[in-house]
Amino acid sequence: MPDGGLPVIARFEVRHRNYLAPDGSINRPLPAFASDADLLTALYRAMMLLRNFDRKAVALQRTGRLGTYAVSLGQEAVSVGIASAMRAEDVLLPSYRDNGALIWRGVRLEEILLFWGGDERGNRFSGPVEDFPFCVPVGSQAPHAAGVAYAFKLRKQPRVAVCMFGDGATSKGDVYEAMNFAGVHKLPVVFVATNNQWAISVPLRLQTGCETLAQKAIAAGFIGEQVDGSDVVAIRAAAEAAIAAAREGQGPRFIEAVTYRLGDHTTSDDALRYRSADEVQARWKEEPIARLRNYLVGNKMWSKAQEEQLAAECHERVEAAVERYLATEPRRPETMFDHLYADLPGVYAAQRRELEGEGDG
Ligand SMILES: Cc1ncc(C[n+]2csc(CCOP(=O)(O)OP(=O)(O)O)c2C)c(N)n1
Ligand SMILES: [Mg+2]
Repeated sequence: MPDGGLPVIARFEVRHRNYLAPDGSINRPLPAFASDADLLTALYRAMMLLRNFDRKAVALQRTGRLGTYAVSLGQEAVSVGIASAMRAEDVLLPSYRDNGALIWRGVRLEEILLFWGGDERGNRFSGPVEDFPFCVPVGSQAPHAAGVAYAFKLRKQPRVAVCMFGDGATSKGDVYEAMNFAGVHKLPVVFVATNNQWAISVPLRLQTGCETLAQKAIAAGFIGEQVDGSDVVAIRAAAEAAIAAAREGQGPRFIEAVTYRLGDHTTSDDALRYRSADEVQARWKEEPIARLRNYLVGNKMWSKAQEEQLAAECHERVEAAVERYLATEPRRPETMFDHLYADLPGVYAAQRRELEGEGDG
């Protein structure tokens, strides 16, 4: 190398966090919270509920009773583990696939169904009132998160903004700009990239030339950590550390949760058109729910009877939510103009009146 004699002025490193192997054995000493069996089983229950809910949501879509829906199959540990480390007063800025985080924070299942059924009701969910709604425009929640965190800093509030997006979003200018701003101002924000290897049909290798997504934080001046996204213990531990650091005033953190999208992108997608069934099959051995169950059962924290009871509980909760969703009176078409503007521009006001007139006829 011609310039080999030049001094090295900076070196950077990216760490990888994992505790549980796919068979439930332990790769390194577990973090302190893992001795709390109630917490571990709560994480397990939340992931199971999410998987059951997803299955039902797809069935509703396939029978014409729900719009497009994005399942979390294979990546349940990320949204559940991240949300479990947040305080109620923190603010979540989720992407469209982060149902697990919303449910953990108190959003009702029927509210999620209503949203994907096209009935947003102003996104007035039952979670913390300042949490943001699902974000569908890829990456656009990142500048919002920087803004939220900037407000926390100005108000001297010990709160943290937690912003979730996918691997695809990490190529968006919005995300770079938000991370840069957050790094400059040392804002209390944690960016979480769920690297599920795919952005619809675009594989990770066409998304970035980087070895890791976590290293993108380095250019913005803060720590990026790569985490095994199928290990909910690792996700929870990484989130705890990052959120605590942000709350203490140490500035932003970035978590890359490496996982795999076992399902289609959404119900509008057929992933077999761009990836092989063999590839998907091979990744099933890493999935997060069996992994935690293996650990819990192996350590006598979970029994067959509990598993059966949980399955029945999930079924009951999901079915009850579906009933409430289907029994909800549809909103009148003109309400689509509500909640977007404080003062509706004239052109929309006219359209609204037209729809109101049709309703009367
Ligand atoms: C700004 C914008 N561009 C394009 C789209 C269409 N779109 C929806 S999801 C998606 C891929 C996102 O992939 P990723 O960020 O990895 O999230 P994942 O779906 O894998 O959770 C795209 C391109 C969009 N919703 N918003
Ligand atoms: Mg993705």
